Amino acid sequence: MEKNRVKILKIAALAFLLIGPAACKSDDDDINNGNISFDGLKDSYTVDRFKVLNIAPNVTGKLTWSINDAVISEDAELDFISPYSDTYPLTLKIENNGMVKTYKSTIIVKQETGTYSRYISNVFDFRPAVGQFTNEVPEYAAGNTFSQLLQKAKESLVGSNSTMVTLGGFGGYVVFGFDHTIPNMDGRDFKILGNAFWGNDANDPRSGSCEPGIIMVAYDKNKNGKPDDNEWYEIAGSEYFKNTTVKNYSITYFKPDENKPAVPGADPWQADVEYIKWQDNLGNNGFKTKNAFHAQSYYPLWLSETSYVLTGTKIKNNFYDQSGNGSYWVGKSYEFGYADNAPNNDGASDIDISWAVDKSGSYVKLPGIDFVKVYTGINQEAGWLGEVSTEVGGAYDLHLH
Ligand SMILES: [Ca+2]
Ligand SMILES: [Ca+2]
Ligand SMILES: [Ca+2]
Repeated sequence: MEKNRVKILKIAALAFLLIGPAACKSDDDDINNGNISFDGLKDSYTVDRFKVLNIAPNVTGKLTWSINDAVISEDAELDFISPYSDTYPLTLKIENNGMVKTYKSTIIVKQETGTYSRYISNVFDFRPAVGQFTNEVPEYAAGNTFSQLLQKAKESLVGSNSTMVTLGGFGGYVVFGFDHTIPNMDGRDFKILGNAFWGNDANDPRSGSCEPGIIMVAYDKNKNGKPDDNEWYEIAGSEYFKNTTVKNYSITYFKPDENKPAVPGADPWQADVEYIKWQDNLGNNGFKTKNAFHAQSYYPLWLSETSYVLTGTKIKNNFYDQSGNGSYWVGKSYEFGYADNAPNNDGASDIDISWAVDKSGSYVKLPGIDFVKVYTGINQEAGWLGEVSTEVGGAYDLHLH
């Protein structure tokens, strides 16, 4: 029984293939004559498990890739990944103007040398927005540089004993990666940890402290271990296609003069309602409030710029004042596809790589992903709770145990 189940999983693992660029028409005569100019596949290809093998025949015609009798791709290039060390008999059929040729090979998937971590292995970038925990989580010390803050973010997020970083308000982001490719298998593939929880007194189901962050993913196409491939895909969560969602939203935050006299608001928690000036690309502007609970600067102090811009997809405000008197604010969880939007033990914090879309909103077939970017997706201040700010507390591959 167990063996059959493993077999089925293996077959499922083969179905995750990337569309490569169309094969070049290098020789028009070949097309006219129905010739197939292809030297053939290698006898065998070897790759570690949890790594992508790319086979690019660069030949004209209709290609069909099969393992045993199962068609796994009809793309010009094959991107093959498996979480299992095993040997896979590969067949490539090429059809061109009525001519058909078939080529055989073998893909050998090996156990890796060393041990993969299922958790975050590196943090590449960290730029929080303005927020009441900015400069605190992680902590900025006088004179710290960006690289020192990045190191602190690494210490927080890498490995199994991860703690939290806060991303502040809209657009604040962190970029992290794994030491292997998380394969895109059937169903959800990885989990992002946050600090969301259901409110004990919330009337709405699945609501409480939910601060949704937009998730983007990338695949290490050039296999150099860095997110420099310039192809980031957004995970199209439940709000992505709704008309309440604003794509390419940009916000500028202006560095405050910390010595300027505070302008207290009507409520005692409103320490300075004209604290940090902001404007967006839709013509809106205003101030982010400093509250009475957090006295440190809310502007990232390691930035030398006197203003900075953050851009991304903005989803509809999800917090509302349930009490009607400002005492009890509740954030409604969105259905799927966001970070810090549901408790860590809830399935809504699990992400399916198949939800990834390109810049025009079309779904893409990724064999797997190596890098993840998370940014706060909401531009809202929820009364005394402060800005809605996504927290990231780690992440892990659901297929590697
Ligand atoms: Ca998947
Ligand atoms: Ca790369
Ligand atoms: Ca949170």
